[in-house]
Amino acid sequence: MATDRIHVNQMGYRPQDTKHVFVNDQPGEFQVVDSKDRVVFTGILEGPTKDDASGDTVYRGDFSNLVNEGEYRVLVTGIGSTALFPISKFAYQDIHRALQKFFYYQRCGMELTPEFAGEWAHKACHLAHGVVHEEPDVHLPSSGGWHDAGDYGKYTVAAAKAVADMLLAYEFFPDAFADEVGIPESKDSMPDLLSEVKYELDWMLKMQREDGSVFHKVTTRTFPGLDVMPEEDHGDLVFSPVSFTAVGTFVATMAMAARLYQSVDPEYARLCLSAAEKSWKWLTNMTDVRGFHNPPDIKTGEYGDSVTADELYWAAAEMYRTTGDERFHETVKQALSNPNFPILELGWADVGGYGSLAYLLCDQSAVDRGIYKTLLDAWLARADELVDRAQKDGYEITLLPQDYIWGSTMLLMNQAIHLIVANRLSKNEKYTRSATNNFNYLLGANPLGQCYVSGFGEKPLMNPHHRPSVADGVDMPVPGMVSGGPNANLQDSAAKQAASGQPPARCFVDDKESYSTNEITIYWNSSAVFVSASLCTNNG
Ligand code: G3I
Ligand code: 9MR
Ligand code: ZN
Repeated sequence: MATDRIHVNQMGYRPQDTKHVFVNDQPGEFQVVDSKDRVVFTGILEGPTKDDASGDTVYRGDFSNLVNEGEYRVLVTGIGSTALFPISKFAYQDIHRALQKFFYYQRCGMELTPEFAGEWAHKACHLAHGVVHEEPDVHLPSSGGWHDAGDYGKYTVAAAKAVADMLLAYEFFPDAFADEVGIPESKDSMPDLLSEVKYELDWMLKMQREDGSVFHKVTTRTFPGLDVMPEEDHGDLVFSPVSFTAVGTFVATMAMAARLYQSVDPEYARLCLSAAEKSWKWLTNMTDVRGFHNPPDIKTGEYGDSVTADELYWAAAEMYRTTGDERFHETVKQALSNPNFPILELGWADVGGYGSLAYLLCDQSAVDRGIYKTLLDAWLARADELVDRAQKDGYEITLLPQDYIWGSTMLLMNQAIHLIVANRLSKNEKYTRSATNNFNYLLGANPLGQCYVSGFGEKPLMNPHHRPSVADGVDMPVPGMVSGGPNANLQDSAAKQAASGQPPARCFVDDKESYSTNEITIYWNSSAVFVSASLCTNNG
């Protein structure tokens, strides 16, 4: 009997992992049975914990001692069982690969051939030049890069977060990226992760103007219909005005790229660094540091941001880490002397955490001991606070009830990244265990028993707000896409209709119309890639 009250990670567990089953509103005994229905483990459900985010009364069963590889189900007498899931060293390899392959499916400006895209193949899209919003006579190349999300816009600050997560994942866990992903570049000598990110960087370079400024985005003026394939989206492409946040995050990611591509393509690394230098000049000469606002005739995503000091901080910290030049160190010191921005966030708007991380990863001989210690203490204090929160949460995750906002799965994964980094900075397995719990939640160990990734799990995401998946006539959505997840603010009518009055963690609907709970984006996937990489490495 299937049930919606017994929840596990639907992708299973690695033998050494903590393994918890969460049962809503049912104490007593639980059993784990193998694929031949033989009972291999019996335990007692502990608790309950009242889960504020979902309203659930959660009982927890611990079967961590079951370490033999195999296929299992968890059974609770009277209410039913889960589907089969594996315990395997390789439990997360496939989903890790799919989370990366997603970026190939988002590629703009090239044909996706059946050889690599299977049934999700489609013709090349958005090849036209874009018009510069303020200069209607100026048309510039705009093609390439990844579509941002369920729409076909391409936005610089969103790209920067996605690129940063992916490059950090590669830096932390290179061995997790040894396998081919199945992209056109798979047979060349560059690791697939770096080839995929280069596709985006090449486009970002097109967003840079002669004077070093960077366009905020290139999009049509309005969103096309939900049933429009990318190659049928023929609205004019418009470069929205440059923004301080676009330039700052551009500098930061180009400086990162200069480091990461150094060993595989030194010429490209140099190109990225000189692009970063050029935009850095613009940044430091800029007096208008306000965030971006859509021009009145542009209705696509705004990615606005009223706090811009963190973008300067991130840019300076990456430039310092890459070049060792004191000029950048000075800017970092200044930014931190009395910071009026959050220094630990890893978002597309709040990017201070990337700046702090860049500094913490600087050559030890290059850092100011005082600053280093302040940042390290802050990083670890936040990590301890996250672990504390998870201990109180019914599903053992780090989100607070107020964290269920648009893109809550990104917060869930960002907090996991924070913990994984904390373990790197100060070895303590409680951090990585807590990060893994967040990953378990993403893949089914949650109140809705929803796997928030398409193509995977017993209850996969089926109807994401993703134009190609809606328009292509294929039954299954593009695989490996991470949904935004529960959003208590219910910011679209499908979500309002489906989930009004529900507690935060239940404010989700797997409906193609629900862009505020069920869209997908490059920077939600990228944060999940960092986490999946940490679980597919021999080097945690
Ligand atoms: O952070 C605040 C929080 O302090 C506040 O308490 C809470 C209550 O409303 O809201 C939080 O802000 C939310 C913000 O996201 C957090 O990042 C806003 O409500 C919410 O409207 C905002 O949503 C953004 C959305 O665009 C609408 O602007 C998403 O973050 C952002 O990911 C999304 O991005 C869109 C692009 O514009 C277009 N392409 C698709 C993409 C994904 O949906
Ligand atoms: O599809 C759009 C999605 O990518 C955005 O995140 C979202 C919010 O900006 O808007 C979606 O487009 C909707 C538009 O805002 C209102 N009309 C319906 C559109 C969805 O089909
Ligand atoms: Zn396109």
